[in-house]
Amino acid sequence: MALKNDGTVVAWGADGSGQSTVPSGLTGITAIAAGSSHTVALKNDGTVVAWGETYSGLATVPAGLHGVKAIDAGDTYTMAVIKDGTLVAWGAWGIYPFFSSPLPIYESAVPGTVSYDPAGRTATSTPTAPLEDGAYQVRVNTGAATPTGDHPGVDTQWKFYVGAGPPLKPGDVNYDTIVNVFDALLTLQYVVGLLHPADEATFKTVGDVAPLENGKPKGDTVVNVFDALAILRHSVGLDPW
Ligand SMILES: [Ca+2]
Ligand SMILES: [Ca+2]
Repeated sequence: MALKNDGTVVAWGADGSGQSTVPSGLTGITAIAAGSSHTVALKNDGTVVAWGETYSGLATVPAGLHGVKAIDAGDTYTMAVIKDGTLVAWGAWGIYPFFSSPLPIYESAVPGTVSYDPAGRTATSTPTAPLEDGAYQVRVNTGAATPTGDHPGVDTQWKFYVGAGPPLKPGDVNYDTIVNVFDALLTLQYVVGLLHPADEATFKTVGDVAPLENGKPKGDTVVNVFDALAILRHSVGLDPW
């Protein structure tokens, strides 16, 4: 599988579960990950698309998942790291079953708790420390600790990587690293209520460019028609920033 510069995905090879059949029209992808029978992609609006094996829920993205900054996939799991540091995992828990909730994380780079929704086959890890960019490992265990500290139950181990993601650029509200007339148009659509970004906080972070100070975006925590106008002026070369 490969991620192209234009945000599209190409895949080849084994396709027994449809894991190499990229959904048609898939664009705006910023990251990809592959298990053995499913594939997952992160979109530039912070939502996740998955395809391939659905029997055990590997390619079934939890409803409403948004604000995602990193993804990973393995043989039996798919996971997403939310911008607030929460880790959501789903997949073939029948192989590595969870029996109760919440479960303690007993070995982790990130202290926290895990809760499990059996109906959705979804586990959510809530860290109690901030996730910095880097690689992390979480091990959860269904057995009680013995006095010697052993955990005789079944381990589930997640490894994931939190990356910086594509750089945010003032005015680039569709996160394609270019500020052009489309960004101005999208901002205007947002101002008049026609656009409802899945990750509104990030949208406002990049969309709030006006007023300018000394010719540079300063912002006033409000995204309104002045921001759309400032982005338009910048995109046609009137305000170079
Ligand atoms: Ca843009
Ligand atoms: Ca503003």
